[in-house]
Parts: sequence; structure tokens; C-alpha cells
Amino acid sequence: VRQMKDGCKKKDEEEDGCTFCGLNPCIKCLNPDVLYHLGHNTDTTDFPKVFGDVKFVCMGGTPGRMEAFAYYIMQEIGLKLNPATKLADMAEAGKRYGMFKVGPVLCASHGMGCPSISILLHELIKTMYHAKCKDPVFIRMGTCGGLGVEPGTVVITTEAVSGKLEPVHEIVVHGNSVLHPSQLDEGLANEIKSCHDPRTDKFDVVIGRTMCAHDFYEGQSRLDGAFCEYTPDAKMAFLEQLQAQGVKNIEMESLAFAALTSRANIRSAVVCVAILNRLEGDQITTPHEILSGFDKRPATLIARYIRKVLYPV
Ligand code: R2B
Ligand code: URA
Repeated sequence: VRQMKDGCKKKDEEEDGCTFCGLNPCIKCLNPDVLYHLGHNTDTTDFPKVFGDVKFVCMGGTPGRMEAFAYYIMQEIGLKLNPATKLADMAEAGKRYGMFKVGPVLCASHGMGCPSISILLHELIKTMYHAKCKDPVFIRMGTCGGLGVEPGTVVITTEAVSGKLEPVHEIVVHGNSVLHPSQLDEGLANEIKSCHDPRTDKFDVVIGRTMCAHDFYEGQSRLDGAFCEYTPDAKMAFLEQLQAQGVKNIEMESLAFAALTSRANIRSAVVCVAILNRLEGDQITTPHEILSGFDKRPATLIARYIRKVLYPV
């Protein structure tokens, strides 16, 4: 079991080996605890029985992509399903997210943007807590706009930065701004990168900072939104400023993902494939077949990582 992070005060949790830190002390007073958006509650779901074996929580934007990832990981870790049955969507009752479980791997969709992934993370972290899981690793896989990288390149995030280029996720609580650091686990980023085989994989993997925007258009300095009140030169100047600060890609969930997992003492990583190079344009014109091939790249690296942890040689 990993060391607790600095400043984590644990008393009773330590006794049952809980590896999470900083969680709401009142969770245990909720009888039942209703995880509304996942469609589960602690009265009707036996969390330790259903989720107790989870070691990896993988998430990505859409239910379809996460269902496909679940079937892929099933094959990669050598698990089999009765051919007549399908993987059940465990979050169907909540009607918001899709969630599929394959042995120790839980796969969930998070929707678009920090508010959507935040709700999911609150409920997934509580799921892991109720299930008494130890040290689950959380990984977000997704798409992004690359900065000076070839489309199809996979970017693994060291640290998420906001639209103001600050490594903090801001939440507003009681009318006040509260800032949470958004660093990610460097060791995990390197472990996932080491699963890339530069000799046989037909794509590059880079590590760098990620800018997380709260919008796809103006928030990412695009020129093709319904509104645009800046010049192409101002856009290029901003993207070059990002590059000068070590930013390799832009997406929309890494800040909340990094901040919430790190507050809970959860090791986590963000692995995204660039579907365009933002220095060359804004519109996504890459054909669908090529984009779905790109989607498989983060999944390939993550599957190799999971296999390596489950079956060390
Ligand atoms: C990447 O792609 C989505 C926007 O198209 C968003 O969820 C993200 O982070
Ligand atoms: N996702 C984003 O948020 N931005 C892009 O440019 C591509 C995918």
C-alpha cells in the first residue's frame, strides 16, 4: 500500500486500510448514499461485492467508446464472456453516463467538460470508497487538439493548466474561489509512455502540459465558432505562448480530473490522441475511419499498461 500524501490525516480509515485521503467525513453517515447519476445506492447495491475487485478506472467521453474499450480490454486481459451475453451498462438507471466492468477494470463515460467529469468523479470516488478498493488507478483517455504535434500523436499529461495557464482547478464554493492543484502522477505517465514501442507502433507519444479549456471554440482560441472577437494573429500569438510554456495539447476535462483524483490521493493519468494540429487549423476534417483508428492509440497503450500490472513478467 502506497504512502499517504503529505498532510493527510487518517485515523479510523487507516485501520481498514483505506487508501483515499481528504474525503468527506460525512460519507459514512449517509444511509443510504445515493449515487444519483450512476443509478446506484448503498441500500440496493452491495458495493464491496460488485466493485470490490476494481484496480483500474478508465474513462473517456462517450458511452460507445467506453463500451468498445471494455470489450477490447476483455480480450487483452484474457477474460471471456458467455458469447450469448453482452456487457451490461451498469449506469443505465442513472441515464447520464455509461459504465461497464470487465474484471478489475471499470470503464465509464464522462461526457464533455469539467462539470460533467466532476460529477462522475465524485460518484466514482465514492463508489471506490464504499467498495473498499485499495489504490485504484484512474486513467482518462480521449481526444485533443495538438500543439505542434502531428495528428495521431498521443499526448500524456504531466500537469493540467487552466485557460489562464495556471496549474489549478478553480471551483466556486459559497461564492468564493477555491483552487486545487492539478498535477498528475509523473511515475504513472512515464510507465504508460514506456508501453509505447517506437519500433512497431506507427505513432509518436509525447509527454507535456495540457491546457484544459471550458469551451471548444472561444476557450480554445478557434476562429470557427458562432462568435469570434479576436484576429487570426491574436490566436496564433496565444497558441505560441502556450507552446512556449510547454503545453502540448488542449482538451476539456484534465483540470477537474487531475484535481479531484489528486485530492483523494488517487494515482491518475490523462492519455489523449491529437486529432489535429491547432497550429494548422481549427476544423476537424479528418475522415471518420482515420479518427476511429486514432481513438485506438490511447486504448492500446492503456491496455498494455494494465496487462503489465496484472501479469508482471
Ligand atoms: C476532447 O474532445 C471533446 C470536445 O470535442 C472534449 O470532451 C475533449 O476534452
Ligand atoms: N477536443 C478538444 O477539446 N479540442 C480539440 O481541438 C480536439 C478535441
